[in-house]
Amino acid sequence: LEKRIRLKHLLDKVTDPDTACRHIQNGTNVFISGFTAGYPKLIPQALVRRAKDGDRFKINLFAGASTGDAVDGILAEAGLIAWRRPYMSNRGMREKINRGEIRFKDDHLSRLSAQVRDGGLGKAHVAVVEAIAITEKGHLIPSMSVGNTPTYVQEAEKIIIEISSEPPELEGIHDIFIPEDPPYRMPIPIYRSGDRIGKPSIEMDPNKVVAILYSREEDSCAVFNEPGTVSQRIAEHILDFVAHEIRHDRMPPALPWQSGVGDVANAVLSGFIDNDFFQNIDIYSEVLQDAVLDLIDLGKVRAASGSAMTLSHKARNRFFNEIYRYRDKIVLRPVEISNSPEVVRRLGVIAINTAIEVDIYGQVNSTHVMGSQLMNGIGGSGDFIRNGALSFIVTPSTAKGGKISAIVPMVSHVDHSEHSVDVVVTEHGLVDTRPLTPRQVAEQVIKRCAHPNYRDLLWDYYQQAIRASGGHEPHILSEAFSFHERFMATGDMQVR
Ligand code: 0RQ
Repeated sequence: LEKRIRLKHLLDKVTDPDTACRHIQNGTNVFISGFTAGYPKLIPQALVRRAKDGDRFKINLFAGASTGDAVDGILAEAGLIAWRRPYMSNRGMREKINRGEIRFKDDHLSRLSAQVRDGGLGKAHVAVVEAIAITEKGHLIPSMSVGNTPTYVQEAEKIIIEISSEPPELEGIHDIFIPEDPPYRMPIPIYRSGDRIGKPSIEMDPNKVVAILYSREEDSCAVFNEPGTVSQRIAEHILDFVAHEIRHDRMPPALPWQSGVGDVANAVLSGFIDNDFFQNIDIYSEVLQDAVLDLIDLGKVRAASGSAMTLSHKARNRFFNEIYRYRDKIVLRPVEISNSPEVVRRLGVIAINTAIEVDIYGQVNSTHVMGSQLMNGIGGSGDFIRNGALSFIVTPSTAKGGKISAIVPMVSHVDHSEHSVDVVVTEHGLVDTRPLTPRQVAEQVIKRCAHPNYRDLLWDYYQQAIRASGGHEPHILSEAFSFHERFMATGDMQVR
């Protein structure tokens, strides 16, 4: 522990989780590190213990994005959360949000830090952050994510630190830069994915540290399935399309790639492995998953930038054992930089994000099942889709064993509009909407992207809408949600 706390007088702050968590009381705004990885684990457990011992309190919880079951899962189950922002992906928490027992607001991830700095989210009472070390100057070296931690540490009245046992060699992988706030702010000076513009540590006022804990707890690891045929097809469509555009001089060859979270995202990047056309790949993304390590091993990556690394157990062991091989290629940044609309637009990122459903004109629902039930949240998808040079929205053509079509007449909730989405992709095919009118988009999306079982139903709807309403984007308002209504009535969108 002494090696990890290099500002010696802070050793006096080392304590146990039950004592430390007394700084958190009913109504405390708690700002934690964590962005799929790198979240504190001891304080949540201590809070749950306190609640089990009869203490009644609720906190407002802010992170970078999702955390693990060790935070969102156990705190939600214990009924300790009043507010949660900006993103989560935990099943138990989701149920409570949908029942109205936890208040949740779905934010673009790139915007939260600035909102905290301008006071829009209330006072930052306590920051609870995981770090691998505290430097001689009292600055923090984060662990596997950066997220909003630099701003949380800057704004917090009190700071609790969980020193993780993850390898000290992670030091140097982070690039910490807090951008200026309006008015008159200067550009964020990133011109290439791998540019480093800040410091390797998070500036911290050591006087605000109220407790330090030593943690041997690990992040829960991602479980990636081997890419299935659906994900592989989607990946093939995307890579073929981009290669085609480059060969025909419609795109420069070296634009950086962003790929969302989950199996499809992992499959797209894995698609580069056996693809000889793409070499020296730049990645400017939000979460770096297993496939990035595979590509670095193959010498195919020039630079990979993100706000966090979410690895499977196997990949994490590989990474921790040989960080020196990866460190020069990987940069972990605050999410307001990894997802910055300014930087994403400047670099010309090729953005790939997953939808719950897409409608025939290209509006996208990423967040709410059947219009009402929150799934996870918009995450960084809006940051990238709206600002990318080329934005793909991908989805398997059906869900729930074919009983739901992911291509619908009208989306039941809108996160991204047709104006931000360039290319719609399912395992059946791809439609580049950019040169098409809305009616052409509808025809192509039905023919190329919809599952064959749903093509006739969609085509009937579209033809009736042309006859009944006409217009630039024909719709029959009383029928636009007929697919969703059928599913809710019968459990199958096909059953009339
Ligand atoms: O349900 O969990 O009950 O089996 O949605 O779907 O196919 O496993 O795919 O894990 O990639 O998630 C859009 C939710 C896809 C995700 C979404 C059901 C399906 C399953 C999960 P089960 P899959 P994925 C930055 C990037 C928005 C945020 C974003 C997401 C479950 O990608 O949250 O892009 N994206 N973040 O059965 C009803 C449909 C459905 C459906 C899928 N049409 N109707 N249910 N499902 N389509 C992330 C960060 O910020 C960290």
